[in-house]
Amino acid sequence: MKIMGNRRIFIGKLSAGMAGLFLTSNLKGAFSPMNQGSMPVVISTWNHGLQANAAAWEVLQSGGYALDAVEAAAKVTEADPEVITVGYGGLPDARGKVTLDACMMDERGNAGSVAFLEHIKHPISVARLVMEKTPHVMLAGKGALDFALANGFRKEKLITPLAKDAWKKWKSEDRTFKPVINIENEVLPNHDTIGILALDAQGRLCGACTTSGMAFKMHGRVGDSPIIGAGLYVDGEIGGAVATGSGELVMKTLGSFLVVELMRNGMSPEEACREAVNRIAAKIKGFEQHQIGYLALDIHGNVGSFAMQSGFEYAIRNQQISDLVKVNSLLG
Ligand code: SD4
Repeated sequence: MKIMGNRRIFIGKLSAGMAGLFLTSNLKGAFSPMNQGSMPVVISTWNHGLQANAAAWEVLQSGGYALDAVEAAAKVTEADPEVITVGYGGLPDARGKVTLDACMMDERGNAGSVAFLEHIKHPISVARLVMEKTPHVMLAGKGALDFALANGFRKEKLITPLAKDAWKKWKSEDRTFKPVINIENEVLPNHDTIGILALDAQGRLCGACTTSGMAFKMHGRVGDSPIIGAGLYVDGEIGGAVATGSGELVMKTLGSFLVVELMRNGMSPEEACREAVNRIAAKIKGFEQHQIGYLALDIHGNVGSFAMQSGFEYAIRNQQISDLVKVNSLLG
């Protein structure tokens, strides 16, 4: 596996006897041969990806299916109230409602998605059911909720006291929608959407993406994360890509699809991510005010990433390592 251009900021070397444990070192910028050509592998956006990857790894290391791995990973982050940008505990919209977007895609090009979904803790699993049980790709709003409830999901309260307080503060002081680079909210700095790509031992590449979207967005707003081709795209013969950051810019350029198409045309994962960021810079006015991070994995296990701004990072897990990698960026 090649990780090109990006700096590993945390190195964890794993052996069979240390499964689940990370050993840290200060080998900044050093690349071990242990991350070359290893399969299976899972990669996830941001540092909450480390925990998510651990769940995916449980599936992958026992020879499991990449789709089960990415779903297991997404569920860890969705259930974590400390991650205020995904699932339970996610920051609400301008009306104080937690509305969730999620999607997944398998190695055969099957896709499922939910958008503007309320009250369901694991939108990723609803997205999977849309993919597996319906003739459709995407369900939204009340229809998505009805579908989830009809399939055994429970209605839950997703707003936490922390998220509610942040919303109240925003409402009393600010009331403008203002994406903040790398952190979606100045009141409660935290990380962002989780996008996950996994390649299993049989070479099946699958992806998932799940988010509560931009904090204090307009009620009804849907971002890039549930849009197949924007927040996530997988072509099982080429590779996959996920996006994080300001969804509107990703949607306008169909970013993840673009990354996969660029890989199809011969670019490495990192070159493709870089070109997709360049495309935004070339086409969208005001791009300097936004963070965009792309992360890609090809079917040979090569990983690459690129961002608009500094501060983006991704987590990688394979047989030998569990690392957080700092990503190069166009600006800053
Ligand atoms: C959105 N792309 O709803 C998501 C938010 C996100 O990092 O990724 N934040 O636009």
